[in-house]
Amino acid sequence: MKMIAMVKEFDRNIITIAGGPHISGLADHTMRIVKDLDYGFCGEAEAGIVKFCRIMAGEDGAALSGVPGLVYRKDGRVMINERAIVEDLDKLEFPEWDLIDPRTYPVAPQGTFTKRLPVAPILTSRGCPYECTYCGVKSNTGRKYRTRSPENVIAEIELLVSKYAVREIHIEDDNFTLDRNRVVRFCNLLIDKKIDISWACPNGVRLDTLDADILKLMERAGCYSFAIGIESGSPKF
Ligand code: B12
Ligand code: SF4
Repeated sequence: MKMIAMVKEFDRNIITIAGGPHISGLADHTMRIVKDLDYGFCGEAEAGIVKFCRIMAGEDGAALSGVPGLVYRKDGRVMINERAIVEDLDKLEFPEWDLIDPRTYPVAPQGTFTKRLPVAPILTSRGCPYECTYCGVKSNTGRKYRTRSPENVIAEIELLVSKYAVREIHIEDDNFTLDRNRVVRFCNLLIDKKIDISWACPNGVRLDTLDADILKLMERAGCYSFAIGIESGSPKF
């Protein structure tokens, strides 16, 4: 809120946009309390942000109501457009790692355990079909589970290792181990290609997707740590 106010104080004509989990969960509230915020995006922004920028730049005459996920004000009301998710994650380009060079980050992004530095965070899937009541996944990436192919993920890891000297990967997926075959293929590719990284899943994996075989394979492929959610102390619930 302070940053947005500062930007507007500097120049009222600068357009301010917020995105990410907060506004995705509380769009109406955010627009009401942050008066200087012009626009917001709910959920994944890839589908909408380019269209939005083209409209703002005058290159596209379409109406704002057609921009997926856009939050805006109209006649004193907060309008929230329907979201669009990225169905085929392999079609996304790799992030502009030059702009967020992992070598310039002194600690792990998730700030817990690190075996080796530099660390790069990576998402190999989005969404989760489960309905844990406390979890924000439904307001963020949603219930539809979508995956990148293991080959696509490995190509990004190879880039991170060769160009940015990355030595550890933190998988930040909502539910990395949901598709067992994909995890097996991912691990086997890391082993076969002899990629020298340690990796961890600090955002957590579901306990009921794990067994001794998959854990041993993950360890052989370089995994040394993951978080798990202990949903209940009672086996009945
Ligand atoms: C890594 C992580 C953290 C790290 C962040 C480290 C860092 N330096 O960035 C740490 C451990 C610090 C953290 C802390 C917390 N986290 Co957290 N975290 C995550 C995690 C695992 C990955 C986030 C990420 O980087 N995703 C990758 C990016 C690319 O995806 P994205 O953020 O969704 O971005 C997309 C859109 O949101 C949008 N977008 C994002 N930003 C912007 C900006 C603009 C301008 C636009 C247009 C669009 C846009 O476009 C992107 C591409 O589609 C997510 C779960 C997940 N798998 O996403 C939880 C998650 C975001 N965290 C969550 C929570 C609750 C928290 C905490 C509040 C926990 C707590 N009680 O303390 C704190 C809040 C910290 C804070 N100050 O904000 C919830 C949020 C739920 C909600 N809607 O409220 C999530 C979704 C987990 C969950 N399933 O419940 N977190
Ligand atoms: S399994 Fe994990 S990501 Fe999925 S709803 Fe439950 S807590 Fe959220």
